[in-house]
Amino acid sequence: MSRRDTLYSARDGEPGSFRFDEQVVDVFPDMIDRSVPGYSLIVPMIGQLARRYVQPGSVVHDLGSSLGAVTLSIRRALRDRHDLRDVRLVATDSSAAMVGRFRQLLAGLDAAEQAAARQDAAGQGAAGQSGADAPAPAGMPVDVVHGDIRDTDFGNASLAVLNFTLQFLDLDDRDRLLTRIADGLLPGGALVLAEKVRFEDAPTQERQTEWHHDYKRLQGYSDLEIARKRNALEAVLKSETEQRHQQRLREAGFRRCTRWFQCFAFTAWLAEK
Ligand code: GEK
Repeated sequence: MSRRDTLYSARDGEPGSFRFDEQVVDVFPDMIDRSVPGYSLIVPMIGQLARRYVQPGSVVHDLGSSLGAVTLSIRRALRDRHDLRDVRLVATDSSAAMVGRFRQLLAGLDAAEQAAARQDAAGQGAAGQSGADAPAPAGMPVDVVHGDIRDTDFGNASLAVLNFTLQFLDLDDRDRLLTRIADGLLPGGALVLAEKVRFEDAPTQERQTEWHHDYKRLQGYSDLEIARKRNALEAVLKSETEQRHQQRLREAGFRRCTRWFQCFAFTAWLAEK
């Protein structure tokens, strides 16, 4: 469990000051869960979608992976898919603090898993079944990359995921990135995109914002914390309309785009090549 997020009870929330630094990393799972309605559903659903789109011998990209929730969800969902040989998961994030913490988490998980597998194998050996020294089965290999997703090579990819990451890129870079993803994906491959959207007409935008703030209040954030975080994210998180996202996905070369989740402004699509 991560620490409870009380960052903006102490930070002043200067406009545009939000960074994915050590202090954010310390509270990140709690922060994203109490700020993004539906996050705890979206992450396992991406694992479910991965079962349909990941291809043997291909690469899966978690772009802006933070602490690897999506990577781990996909790895868990594919655990029994012995047909998917030689799949590599690549988790990329530009925050050194995020990458460092995810590498630690992953090493701990892998060590625990291998210890459990060794115990199983020893138990089976004692029961006179297969050898006690059978190699411990590892989950799919994960490369955790400290880098900018604008530099990622998407060759041989069957699935790419941008789970609330595109919104942090400059508008100019978004078209180029999605085109490069569409070009790199194998035939039959897909992109999962999740974003906070904005609404074209002002009254809708206002109501949706109020509903989101109600969600945050119910999660225990004070009005001051909500206002400060909102200021801190100003011009850092640049949301666009659903229409703009759909248009960009089409122009990038995806043949079909389906919205599969929405709660208030938090929206997820699957774009198929
Ligand atoms: C999750 N997907 O838990 N290159 C690489 N990483 C970047 C870049 C970039 N250009 N820009 C931002 N990031 C995660 C949640 S959080 C969303 C994603 C949120 C990274 C940034 O460092 C951060 O870790 C992540 O994108 C966005 O499912 O906090 O609202």
